[in-house]
Amino acid sequence: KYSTMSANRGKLIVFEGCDRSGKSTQCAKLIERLRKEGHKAELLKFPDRTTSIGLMINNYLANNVDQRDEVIHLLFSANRWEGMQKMTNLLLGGTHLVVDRYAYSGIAYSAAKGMDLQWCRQPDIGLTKPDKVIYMTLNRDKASERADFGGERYEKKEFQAKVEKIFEQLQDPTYWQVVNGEGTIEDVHENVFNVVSPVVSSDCGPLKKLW
Ligand code: T5A
Ligand code: NA
Repeated sequence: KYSTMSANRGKLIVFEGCDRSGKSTQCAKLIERLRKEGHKAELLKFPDRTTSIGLMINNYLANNVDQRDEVIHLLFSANRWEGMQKMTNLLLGGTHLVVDRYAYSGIAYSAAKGMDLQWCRQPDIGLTKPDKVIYMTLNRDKASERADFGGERYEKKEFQAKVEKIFEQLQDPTYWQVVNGEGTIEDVHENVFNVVSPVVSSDCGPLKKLW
């Protein structure tokens, strides 16, 4: 139905970063801005807690149930795979996607537990590669002061420090951009938009696959 070579395809913009760095806030602002400027844009979020796999993930994050590290890792990945057809259809149909967390979170949080990084990469092989990753940073003391920090499984300062280290290892300057999450919501948004604007208006070629 759609050409995979479409020059007019939508762009895949992914937000990554530690807990409370402001990703969801900035995703919402970006969607609003893109639409105001006349683009078709949709917001997606991983984990997508609305599916049955997502519900299992939610119960794990809320500390209602335990899972082996391997099992929860594979569930997070499966939760992305179940969204892949919808994502591909939207992108090839010309809709930009703003995605709140992706495979990099999958690797960073699992590897921060001590799991083997190469093992962790495997289940996400072949997912659609983002055109741009916005990596949001925030001083850990400031992050832990933000609303609701500490409610879920991974929200401990020590653990977040480990996650940050892995994110730094995963950073690829060919398509990642670091954005400091410390300003006002508006200031951070302007920085985000300055990164995203040239991406949405350029021809990024056919969709590519992750590693
Ligand atoms: N995970 C995820 C895995 O282990 N493996 C995976 O494969 C994936 C995909 C849940 C957990 O799952 C892990 C990672 C996570 O630990 P989630 O559902 O994305 O992931 O987590 P949430 O709790 O929804 O979101 P975060 O904690 O990551 O927060 P955000 O989205 O970074 O921050 P946001 O925008 O919600 O803001 C947090 C607070 O700060 C305020 C906001 O109003 C909010 O109260 N705020 C600001 N305050 C001052 N100045 C600013 N500039 C501000 N921007 C936001
Ligand atoms: Na969030």
